[in-house]
Amino acid sequence: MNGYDERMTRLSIDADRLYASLDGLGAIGAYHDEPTGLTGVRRLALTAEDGAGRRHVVAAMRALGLAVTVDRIGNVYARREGRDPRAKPVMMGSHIDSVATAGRFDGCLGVLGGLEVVRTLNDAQRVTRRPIVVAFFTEEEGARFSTDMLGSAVAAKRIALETAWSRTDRAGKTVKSELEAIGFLGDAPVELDPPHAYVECHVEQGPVLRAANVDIGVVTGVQAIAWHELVITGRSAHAGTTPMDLRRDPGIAAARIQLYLRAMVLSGRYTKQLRATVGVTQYSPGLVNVVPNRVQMTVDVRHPDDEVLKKALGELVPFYAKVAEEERVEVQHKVTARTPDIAFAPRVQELVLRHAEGRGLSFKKIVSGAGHDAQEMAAVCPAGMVFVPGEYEGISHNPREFSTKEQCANGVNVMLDVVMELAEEEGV
Ligand code: HGY
Ligand code: MN
Ligand code: MN
Repeated sequence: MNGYDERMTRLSIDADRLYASLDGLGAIGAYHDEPTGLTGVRRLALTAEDGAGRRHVVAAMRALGLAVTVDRIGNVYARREGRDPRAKPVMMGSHIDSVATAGRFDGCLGVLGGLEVVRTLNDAQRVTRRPIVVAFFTEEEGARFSTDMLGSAVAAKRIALETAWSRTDRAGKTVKSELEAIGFLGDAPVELDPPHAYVECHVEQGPVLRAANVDIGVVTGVQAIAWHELVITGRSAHAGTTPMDLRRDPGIAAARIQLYLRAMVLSGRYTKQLRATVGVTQYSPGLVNVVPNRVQMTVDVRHPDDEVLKKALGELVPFYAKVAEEERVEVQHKVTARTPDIAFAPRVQELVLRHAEGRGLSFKKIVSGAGHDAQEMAAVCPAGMVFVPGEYEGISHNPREFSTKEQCANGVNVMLDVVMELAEEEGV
């Protein structure tokens, strides 16, 4: 019998305080987004804005009496001691770096929600048996250094520290130099001592929960992800004098690849769940009257079943070669991110479900379409996620991303309950 007692879950977080903390962090890196007319968030990993956001959160951690450590890839861990300091901690976490057109919930809800759980425990003067850690990981988005979950993948030993440090952004700046520039090249070892369990609260970032009108997503796992970076090289030429049959136009090759991706999705050969995105195409020299000589493009392909994704990639990569030959260009491609589908720990899923039920919240099991730090943590300890619905079809990676105070509070309250139960479990 562990020290857990249903009465302990009578605690509830302060929804106003949580929401105010989301607004506070959301003001750092705020920008006016022309296309939507809204205020968005832009805190690309390891930029000055990310550094300011990090310092803001670290200050909040210290104000709560947490012991803060920064590791060598810039992951930040804030520890609240438990009754048994030798017991493995229960960790909550996520990320505070963002894409360039973000809202204020993606990642931040999991980190600030973790701090709100700590505040609630502090206010109630509750000391759990196990220590509690709130973490944020470096470059979860992969939007600047082009591989996602970078910090948590290093913590979970999927990516070597040196490999992570040497990743560069488009300006050729390395992760290591940028960590140093913002003062977060920590000295704590990156090898994470596996926590007892890991729980992450996150906005769904999609339409499913809101459309089903449910309060909580019990996340069963994360779909498989593959990112490619293509460099297509042809020959620049005069747009007016060069006959079409003499051209070696990488722009045509890029367009054919984009259309082929859509044809693969629409074919149904890979079920209706295959998702393919070309997020970046950069033409050089990028002039109205010059046939381009180089196109850089990215491909993001995902599927809930890695075996199906593998088959899709097995068709796509040979198409790169086919287009290269037919368009007389060179297509180089490199894999910049590749993670299989993962399942979260049944025990953590069950806790999320039971505590949603216990609070009278409606819930639905769901596979995450987005990648998360939790999928890296799942490799080292029992991990799980609590999803909250989003308004406007759950749009995300867009300043219109929005979840109500109540939606956020519901998710963080369930995380509070789950963490408190895990933190009373016996054993090391
Ligand atoms: O791309 C993703 O799925 C996540 O937002 N990093
Ligand atoms: Mn996220
Ligand atoms: Mn994201």
